[in-house]
Amino acid sequence: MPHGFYCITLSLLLLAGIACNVGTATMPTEIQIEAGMVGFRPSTIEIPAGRAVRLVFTRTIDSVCLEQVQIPDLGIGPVTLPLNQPVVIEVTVPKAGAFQFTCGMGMTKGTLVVKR
Ligand SMILES: [Cu+2]
Repeated sequence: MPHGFYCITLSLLLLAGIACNVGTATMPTEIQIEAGMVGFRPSTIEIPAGRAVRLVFTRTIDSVCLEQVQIPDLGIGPVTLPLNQPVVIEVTVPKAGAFQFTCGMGMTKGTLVVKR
C-alpha cells in the first residue's frame, strides 16, 4: 500500500487534522501548556529527543507579561499568544538537555526537558 494512502486513511480514522510524519506514520506528541495565573503550567515539560513535538500554548490571563512566549535556547520566538487562543509551536530537538522557555520579557519561566 502506498505510504500516502495509508497516511490519509490514518488521518481520517482518527478524525484529526494532524499532519502525518512522512516515513514513520507516527503522530507528533502534543502537549498543552497554559500561560495563566501561576505562569506556565506545567512549567516543566518532558519531551523525547529527535521527535516532532507540538507545544500548544494557551494564554488564559489578560496580562502583558504572558503575551509572548519564546524558547531562546532553541532560537524560537518571541511568539505572540492571543488571549484564549491555542498557539502551536512545533519543535524537534535532536539532543538531550534542558532548555528554558520564557515570557517575552524573560521573567516567567519554564523548562523543556529533552530526553533520549
Ligand atoms: Cu513577562
